[in-house]
Amino acid sequence: MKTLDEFIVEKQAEYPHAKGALTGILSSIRLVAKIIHRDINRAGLTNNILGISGVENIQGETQMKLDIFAHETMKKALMAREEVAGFASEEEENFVVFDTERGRNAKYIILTDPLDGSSNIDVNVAVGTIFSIYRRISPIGTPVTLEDFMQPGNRQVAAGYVVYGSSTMLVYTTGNGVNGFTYDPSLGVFCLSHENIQIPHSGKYYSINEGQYLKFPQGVKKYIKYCQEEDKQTQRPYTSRYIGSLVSDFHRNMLKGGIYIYPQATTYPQGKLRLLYEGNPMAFIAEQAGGIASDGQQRILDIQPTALHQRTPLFIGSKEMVEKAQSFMRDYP
Ligand code: AHM
Ligand code: MG
Repeated sequence: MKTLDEFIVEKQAEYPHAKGALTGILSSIRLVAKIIHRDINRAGLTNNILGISGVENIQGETQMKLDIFAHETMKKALMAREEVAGFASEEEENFVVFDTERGRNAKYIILTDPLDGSSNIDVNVAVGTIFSIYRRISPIGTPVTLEDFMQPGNRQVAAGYVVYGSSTMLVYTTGNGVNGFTYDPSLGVFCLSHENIQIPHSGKYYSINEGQYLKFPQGVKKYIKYCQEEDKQTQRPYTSRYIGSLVSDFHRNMLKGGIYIYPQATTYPQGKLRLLYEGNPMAFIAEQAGGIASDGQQRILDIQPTALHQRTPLFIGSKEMVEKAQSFMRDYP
């Protein structure tokens, strides 16, 4: 059994990106994962955790109590590290500058969706934490600026997620493949359980909120019909599976083969998911596992961000399936 710590130390020697600083940041994220795991597991027993907070976030969405708790926990954990110069979260309007001597001299910035799929918390369904790590581009010794956070996803040095499911798992990449670690609560450690994850080229799952079918673009409607048609060679009809928690839906599709789509629709003209907190980190992981991620037209990782809370349509998962969906988007504009 190899623990996450042992794995990181081993890889530090092999991978240029996995230097000591990254090790420190991953330690903080691991700690946050343990805290959120603990609190989610007791969620039904205390009324401090379940339910809405009565506040809306910058996107006008109702924040759950656990959204805020996860956000604050992540912020504190990262602030305590000397490697982090700033932080941005789906739950806070502006990016946060760690404007201390330590912060000004730090090299990395972190973007996070601290609690993804939070509408699932109250009903005991899996949620996740997503994170994305970049090297700052502003000069060391100065406070970080917006341009540090506006880098395209192809500049990420690491990204990952934690899925709080039937077991809690931390999955991450530093650009050299994807590895997954399952949490053993009795020992308090994450252990390597899924080494070098590869997404099957194709699969049988398609995940999309079909309740919005009538509002979808033509290409998506046609692709859904394609998924439902019978064809032995491609093992259709595919199976529809939608948890409503990107991390969980993606995780299943990554292990089993499948596609997750959150397209543009009239409710969300640019899609619902956020490029910086959800699209980019998940796209980096998908590509590192042999899958692809696009907005229906172009590679997610090549999109130049223009706003911190920018949204994007997302087509992500098994290579053949995403390519097929893209071809429908091209053919039925
Ligand atoms: P959140 O970050 O506010 O939880 O929103 C993102 C979530 C995704 O995890 C999930 O796939 C999607 O929203 C579900 O949205 P919908 O209910 O519209 O299908
Ligand atoms: Mg989210």
